[in-house]
Amino acid sequence: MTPTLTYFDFDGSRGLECRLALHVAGVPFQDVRIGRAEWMALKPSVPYGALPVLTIGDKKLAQSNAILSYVGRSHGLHPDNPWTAAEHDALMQSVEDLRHKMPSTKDLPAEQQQAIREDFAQGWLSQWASSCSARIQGPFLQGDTLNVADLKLAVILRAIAANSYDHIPGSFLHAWPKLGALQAAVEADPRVKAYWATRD
Ligand SMILES: N[C@@H](CCC(=O)N[C@@H](CS)C(=O)NCC(=O)O)C(=O)O
Repeated sequence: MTPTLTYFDFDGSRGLECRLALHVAGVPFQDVRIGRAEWMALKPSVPYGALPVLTIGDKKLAQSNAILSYVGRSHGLHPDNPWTAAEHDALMQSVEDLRHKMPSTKDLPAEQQQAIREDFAQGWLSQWASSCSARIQGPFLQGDTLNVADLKLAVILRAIAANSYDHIPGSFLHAWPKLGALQAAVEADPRVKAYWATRD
């Protein structure tokens, strides 16, 4: 039974994490990418009313971290040791924290947008980066072994490095070299490279 991963039609965020995890795990899957109108029709039928959703037969699993843990546990991409696995879960949750804490600057005057984002970068984001960095053995979280938590972390690091957040420069994370090294190691993984080759 071929699983389906449903998400919006862009190569980023929670959808990308799950697509990468399935690809790295070697699981053939249907990559269903939907638009806003389709989403509004689908939303009421989806657990927790949000994407991504992994569908296997008549079962639907929501929440990116649950999908990542499920794929990781099923395919050797999440630690066997329960404590280490929980530490990886914690890191994945901290990426969700970052997504929720990132201040929205919509509809604010330009100077205010800049001040809010710079303040966030110097405060909360710097603490987050230090905390993540301290948990990386190098190049991956668990030394030489790539796990789903590395994929999740690399996706948000890639977004920051690509200047996706106004007023937070892509170079901001250079102060934490282990973060850049993890992102580079994920992107250099032959399975990750193969994923992008199929997307190009
Ligand atoms: N905690 C959830 C958050 C899911 C979420 O907020 N997904 C966004 C896209 S990244 C979404 O579905 N937005 C549309 C909506 O909520 O209607 C997860 O990790 O999957």
